[in-house]
Amino acid sequence: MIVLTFGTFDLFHIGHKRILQRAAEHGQLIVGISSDELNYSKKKKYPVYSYEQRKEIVESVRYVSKTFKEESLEKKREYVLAHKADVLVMGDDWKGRFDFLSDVCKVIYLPRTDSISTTAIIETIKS
Ligand code: C2G
Repeated sequence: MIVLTFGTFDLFHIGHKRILQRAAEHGQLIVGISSDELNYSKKKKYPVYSYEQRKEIVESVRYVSKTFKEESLEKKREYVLAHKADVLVMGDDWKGRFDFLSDVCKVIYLPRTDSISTTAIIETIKS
């Protein structure tokens, strides 16, 4: 089974590790990593780590077989078809948002890890 998931994975943390680990339990894991520009359009700020650094980190995780650049949130269907994905895994902060892809793959939402996020890490370091 080919499994696709997406994310920015900035300041890689335990929540990122766990979702990749659980996604990989469903098959061979391919990760779409948000480009710096996509992240800016989503969050109105650039990631702390550049795309190239985030890619290198995610590719070093043993659950990940390969990565590609996610250029647009609207291209999910195109990416699912291009990678022949059987399963799309998303964190449950996106629950319901990708159900429209159920005609081309199974869509699974996994619970997020509590009490950690890139934003919280940045706030902790600042204070
Ligand atoms: N995550 C998690 N637990 C956390 C934080 C993040 O399980 N405490 C998961 C998210 O649900 C997501 C993945 O880790 O599945 C990557 O998180 P982000 O980098 O925050 O991803 P995001 O910016 O939401 O990008 O096309 C969708 C987007 O690209 C997702």
